Amino acid sequence: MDIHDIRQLFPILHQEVNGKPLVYLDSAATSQKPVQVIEAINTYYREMNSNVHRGVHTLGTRATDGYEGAREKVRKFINAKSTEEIIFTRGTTTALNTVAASYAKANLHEGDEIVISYMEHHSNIIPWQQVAKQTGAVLKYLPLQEDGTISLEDVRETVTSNTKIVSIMQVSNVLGVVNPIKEIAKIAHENGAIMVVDGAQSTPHLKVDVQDLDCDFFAFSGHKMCGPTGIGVLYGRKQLLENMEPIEFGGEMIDFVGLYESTWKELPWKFEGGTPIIAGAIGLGAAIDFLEEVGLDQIEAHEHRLAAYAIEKMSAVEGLTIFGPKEASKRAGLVTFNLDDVHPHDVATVLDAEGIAVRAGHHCAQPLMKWLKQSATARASFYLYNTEEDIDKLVSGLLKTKEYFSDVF
Ligand code: 7TS
Repeated sequence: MDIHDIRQLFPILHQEVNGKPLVYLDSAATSQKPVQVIEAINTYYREMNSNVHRGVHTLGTRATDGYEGAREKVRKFINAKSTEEIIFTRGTTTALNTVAASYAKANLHEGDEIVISYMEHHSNIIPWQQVAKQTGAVLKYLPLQEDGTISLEDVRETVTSNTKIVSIMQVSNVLGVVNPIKEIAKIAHENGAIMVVDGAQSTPHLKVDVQDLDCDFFAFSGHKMCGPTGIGVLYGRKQLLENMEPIEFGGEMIDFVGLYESTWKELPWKFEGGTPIIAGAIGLGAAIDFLEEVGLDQIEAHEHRLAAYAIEKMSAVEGLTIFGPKEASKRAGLVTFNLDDVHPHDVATVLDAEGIAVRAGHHCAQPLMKWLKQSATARASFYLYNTEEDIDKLVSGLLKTKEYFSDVF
């Protein structure tokens, strides 16, 4: 599929914002949705809507088939061994909190260590802070190299035989770096720790294989990969999930309920209390079909090209600082930057007037902002529907921003 055909499938892109054609450069926050996903959700509500796993009636069977069919699509997409290992959640945040609240609280004790890094998103920091407070475990931070990458030498030094959990993002939502998860997982396992991966920014953009990574848990969100909001996935190794307690109790997740004792369903349903996110899962399944049709290799190569082009063009803007490694080969498709003394919110506001959507702020990574010595940054993030022309518009928008603020100051 060429870029023109891909763009045609995203209705939202074909509109004007503030009198200018929309240039959407905020896919790391949430991606846009192709017609296939919008239609799948529409068809679900028009033709299939019913609760799952209960009715014998035809609509109930259709909804159950759609929901469980989506689980199989997810399993194949990330190459998990079994659908028992695929738990639908609200998103990455809920998935990581499930590991923390269920696995970590039951298995960690005083003096045990949890290792994360300075570049983590708040969703992969705060749950571990809570676990540390409640169990007496110690939270340790992997340092970063000057360019924002993680060195395996530092991993070997930080992870010890006291480490029980290593939890790292595969791709940074700020620096764009791709972390060596497979190698980090190996070090974690050599020390008897489990490996948790925040895949929120990797799963949409590169081929994920949980067996090849050899991770124990892997979390991601549907809405960043062309799927709807409100659906995400927790992958967990079966033998770990089997020994974990659910964190939500109620309908759907039980086998037998007595007056004082109850038993749970088998995997994965024991972790899916209440009516599940049926339309969301079906929408995510349609997103996976779409991404596979385009091809993850093609998407990754396209974004690499865009990142290289953006770094080249943006580096030529005087006074613009790019954070993270300069080599496009070390990063995924996003560029975080600041422009002279102009506050990133002002940058984003001027760009918005040009129809260009970028994100400004701390990007839910306040420890990383501290490490970068910035209170906030601006970020342009790309996906399969972006073009070099979008980046040209961004650069001319940035030049306009400079001009505007040089008049003001
Ligand atoms: N982990 C990473 C690496 C993320 O980038 C995000 C969201 C999350 C976890 C949380 O995902 P959620 O779907 O549960 O909210 N990141 C961003 C961002 O960079 N800008 O807006 C949201």
